[in-house]
Amino acid sequence: MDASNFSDDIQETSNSEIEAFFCSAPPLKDAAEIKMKLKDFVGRQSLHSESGKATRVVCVTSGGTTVPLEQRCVRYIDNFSSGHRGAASTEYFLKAGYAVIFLYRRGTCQPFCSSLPDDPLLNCFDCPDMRNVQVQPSYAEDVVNAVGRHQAAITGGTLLKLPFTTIFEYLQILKETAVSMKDLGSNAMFYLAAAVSDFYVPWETMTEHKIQSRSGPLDLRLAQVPKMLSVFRKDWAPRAFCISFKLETDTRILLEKADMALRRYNMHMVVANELSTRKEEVVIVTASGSKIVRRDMTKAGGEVEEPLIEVIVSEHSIYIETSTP
Ligand code: PAZ
Repeated sequence: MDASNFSDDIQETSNSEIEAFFCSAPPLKDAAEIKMKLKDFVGRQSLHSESGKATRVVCVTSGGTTVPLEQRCVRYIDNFSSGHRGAASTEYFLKAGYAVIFLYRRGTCQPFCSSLPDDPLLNCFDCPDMRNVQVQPSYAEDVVNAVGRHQAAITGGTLLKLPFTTIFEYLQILKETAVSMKDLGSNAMFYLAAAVSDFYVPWETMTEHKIQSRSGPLDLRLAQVPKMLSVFRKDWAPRAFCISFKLETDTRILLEKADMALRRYNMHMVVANELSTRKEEVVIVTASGSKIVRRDMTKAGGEVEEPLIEVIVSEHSIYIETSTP
């Protein structure tokens, strides 16, 4: 399964295929709440434009989508992504003054939590008696830092977190998000780092109950998830600055595929990365050429997302300046 139906394997998708996908998808359980949260969050950014400048808003997608095999899902196909790229990038965008809509896979890495142990998180805490919980001294600084920054971003209205699990949820929430950000024009950005399923079982052909093993080997036929990037650029987010990601394990085809995605889907940038070196370096592919971005090895804890977001923010500024209002 390739990570991104939002990217590369070039095929035209008709609007009717896309409509059919959304019509047959199980409706979001909390659609009304998500819409309201988006409306409030985006509305708040437009109001809070200090110094006359509109706030920039970026939607960061993060983590992999699942493809359920049963409607009452016991088994599913997953897409690789720890969510580290999305979580770290969110922190750098916030630092750069952006408001961030963090569209993330449940259970994957979260902003501000990289220095906390995830296995088990309870190692951070002590419980001297049943009424008191204390943070282990060795984690105190990290916990205070994480909780403080997270709380400040949420209560300050600069971070909105929306979780997804399945491909159905992801695409529906992304569409809602794009539509809600439309009026932000060129101040809106999409940073599509999520690893999105290319193949799926259409809901109406999916068995309701757990697949039984007694009938022997399982034959699965997966339909192709409609390629949505064209319609995303044309209809959902026509004025936003759009960045997609391309992951490959074969470096020989990586740049060619990133370049193809850039041109075919009219992206402003495609960030190309190879699985084993993705934390060390990425290549930014744009219409005017490509640029390697590496993490700063001389800096303790240096992450490739830091210089990456720096380049992106500066390109976004140029885009805003040169866009017609
Ligand atoms: O989530 P992570 O930090 O483990 O990995 C990030 C990534 C490789 C999923 C991301 O950089 C990426 O390339 N996402 C898109 C994958 C694709 O559509 O090809």
